[in-house]
Amino acid sequence: MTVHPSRLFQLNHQQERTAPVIYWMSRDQRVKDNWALLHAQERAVALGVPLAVAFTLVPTFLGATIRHYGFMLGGMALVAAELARLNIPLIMLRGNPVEEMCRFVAERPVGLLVTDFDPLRIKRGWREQVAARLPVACVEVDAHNIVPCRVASVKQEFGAHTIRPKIRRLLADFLDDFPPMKVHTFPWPEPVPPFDLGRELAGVTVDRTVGEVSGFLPGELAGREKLDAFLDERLAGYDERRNNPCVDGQSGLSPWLHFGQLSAQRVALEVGRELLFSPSVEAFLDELIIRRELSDNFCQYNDSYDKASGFPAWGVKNVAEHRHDRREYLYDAAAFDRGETHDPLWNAAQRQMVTGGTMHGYLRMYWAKKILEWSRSVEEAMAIAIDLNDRYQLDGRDPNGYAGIAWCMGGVHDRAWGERPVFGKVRYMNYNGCKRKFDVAEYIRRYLPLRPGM
Ligand code: FAD
Ligand code: FO1
Repeated sequence: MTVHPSRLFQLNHQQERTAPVIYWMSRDQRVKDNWALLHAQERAVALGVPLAVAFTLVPTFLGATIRHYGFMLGGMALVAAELARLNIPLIMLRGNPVEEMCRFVAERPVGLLVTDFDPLRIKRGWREQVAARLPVACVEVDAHNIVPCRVASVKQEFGAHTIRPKIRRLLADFLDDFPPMKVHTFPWPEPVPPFDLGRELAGVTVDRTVGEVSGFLPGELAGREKLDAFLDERLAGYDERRNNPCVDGQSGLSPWLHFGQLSAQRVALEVGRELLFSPSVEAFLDELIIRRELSDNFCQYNDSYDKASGFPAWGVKNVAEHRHDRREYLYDAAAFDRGETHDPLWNAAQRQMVTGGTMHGYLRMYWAKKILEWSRSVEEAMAIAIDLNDRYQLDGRDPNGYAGIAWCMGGVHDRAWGERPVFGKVRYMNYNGCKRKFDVAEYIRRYLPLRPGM
């Protein structure tokens, strides 16, 4: 058994049968380093049956735009080509994923359906409905976390400091290298139309007003090249440079990690191979493993991960106590979207995101906290931040985003700080704090086009 049995979670009580195996790929959109695909192939070989990968293409997934579908489907084209080399077809299903998957399985003999783990509410719903309706064994495999989310903890953790020892204790059991996929010797019995990127992009109903961004080559290979460049050139200085939005100090891996085109486990394995432990390696792995897997824990065990009601008790109380504090500035969703506040730093960060599809991690905190400060209510602030984040960030619609926004606005995974207007005990950030950290004027110059006549 190459796949650690604790990565598996039975979604129903149906028994495996000797018939073709399907891997319903969704979160982990890659062929290499994919425990769900490895498990599907292992079972198909043991049963002596064909194997196929199915992908349900959903229009406007959580508000995603052509910016996201361009990157995702560009990556899926490469997944299709890599699978073809292994004699495994990629079958594209379009429309309502539950209906399409149930129809697909009902039309042909299927001995086992493998899915990948995802704590988002919408995805849990897909898996639960399909597993309940199908008379076929359905198994979920956590291919996204190094320590499977369900194993790291069975409850919502207070913060990094509580989940860190639990993950660290288990890392040795799970941070093992991946075996390669094999060419599949049982051919799929039906003809499958080849993947056609142009047709998929033209056919998907999606908002096309948020343009695709340059500088992000989709797919496993590009993700691996991005990783190698980071390891060679920037990991060594990560600890000092990662909080400076004026230098390229972060890894920039989040789009490939979000779409599962790159495995976080692969990143951790390669970091471990490259450098002896240093403050930079320690800091990077803490973000990559502890912070990222804490976000999955938050979304898995807190169904209000995208609402103010999901804040810790003190955060909820905080909202009530400061609901009527006077806001010095007030903006609505449209003004935030246009980046038209009184604060040039905030506007510059908004523009970096709108035009470039990403925002430096340090400024994401400042950006969200100011939306809290300048919105009518916390509930409205949460909705605006999530909407803008998921509309423009290439890595949006991710547990990291919901946890990040809830950290900024409601103290999720954080502690209480000194009381102040509007924020209450939630950690405060301001312009002067940023000026002490980095060259704010330089950042503004970079992202705010000079107004004519300025
Ligand atoms: P690096 O610093 O190079 O870190 C490497 C990886 O570690 C990241 O790709 C990510 O997977 C993980 N990581 C780093 N910082 C965090 C963190 N604070 N929480 C969880 N995981 C982390 N991340 C997203 O993937 N999608 C989002 O939509 C998103 N929205 C955010 C919104 C707010 C308000 C905040 C405060 C944070 C958000 N983050 C989000 C988390 C973090 O800012 C990004 O993951 C990070 O900036 C991505 O850049 P990088 O890959 O260069 O990060
Ligand atoms: N997953 C799917 O199974 N089908 C889709 O059509 C799909 C679209 C999509 C668009 C943008 C985006 O950010 C994610 C998308 N995902 C899709 C889901 C994604 O793979 C992840 O499962 C979650 O977003 C992260 O948990």
